[in-house]
Amino acid sequence: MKKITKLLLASALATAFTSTLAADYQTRIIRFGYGLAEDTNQGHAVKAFAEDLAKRTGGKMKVKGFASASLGNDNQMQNALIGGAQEMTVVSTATLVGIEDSFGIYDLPFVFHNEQEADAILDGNFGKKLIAKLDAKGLIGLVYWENGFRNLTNSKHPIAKMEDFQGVKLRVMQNPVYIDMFNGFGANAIPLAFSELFTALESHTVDGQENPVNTIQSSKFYEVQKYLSITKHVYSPWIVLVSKKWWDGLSADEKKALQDSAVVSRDFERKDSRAAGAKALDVLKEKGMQVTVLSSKELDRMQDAARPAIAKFSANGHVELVKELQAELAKIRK
Ligand code: TK8
Repeated sequence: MKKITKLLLASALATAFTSTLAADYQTRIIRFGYGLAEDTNQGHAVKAFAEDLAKRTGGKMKVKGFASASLGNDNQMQNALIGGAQEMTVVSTATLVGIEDSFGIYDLPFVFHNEQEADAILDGNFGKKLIAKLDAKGLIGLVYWENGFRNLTNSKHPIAKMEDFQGVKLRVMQNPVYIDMFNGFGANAIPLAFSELFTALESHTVDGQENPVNTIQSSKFYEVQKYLSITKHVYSPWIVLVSKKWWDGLSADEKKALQDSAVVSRDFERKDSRAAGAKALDVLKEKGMQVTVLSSKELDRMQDAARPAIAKFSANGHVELVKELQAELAKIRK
């Protein structure tokens, strides 16, 4: 090897070495709570995040996962983060609207046509601008994961058209757009935390619910729900959140490690969720669910019936935000 190359190599190695050494990581235990069980797309991604962060920080930053809402439901965990009693969580953006109501934009029905559109909006300027609004509320948003396109299940009868919603008590997330939308379809929308959902379905406190097929499978809703309707009415994101109180005490290196691992976990999670989602429908059929695919005519009728819910969201100070999202989507679709 030429002397100069050797020298260059040595100095490059030295820089790499000192920069790892100099990186400012303290020993940190991160309590990361989430709503679904450990063996779900959500649990897998928390684990992927934990592994990547440990690797990145030489084992200094340790994630302790708390599955099945054992630290509280989505809303309770958001408040625990704001208060500084918990470091991290992942929740449905729909459950954030009590803290930052602009997040209701993602709940408007039939906005995204496919996952790629959702990725582009969420990871692009639009999604980042919304995340930035959380700082003032005591939360740091890192990335969006995929919850997925939501479909409908119930224990009463097959839902193939709007009229079939009549008399169905349907659990929805604690979010006004969902409540308005499903009441608009003719159902009796009942807001309830996810952590109470299985029991509510089992005891027939509610007849049905709506969630992505992944969750319908991993939360074993097929045990208490006979009918599945493929509606894909909303693309539902999850958002990975950090307590700002805790975040403000971290070094720049620690913040960067969290951000970088979050991106790794996002890419892992979307792949994993999509692979599981592709198989879930067959699994649910095997488990005995009767599947109805809604016709495009019925989906158009649902879209019409949802217009008042969209109009109400816009009128509540979000006219510009709705326009902005439509403009962004138009660019992507060109
Ligand atoms: C899990 C929830 C869940 C959501 C819901 O905590 O509540 O229906 O879809 O994923 O965030």
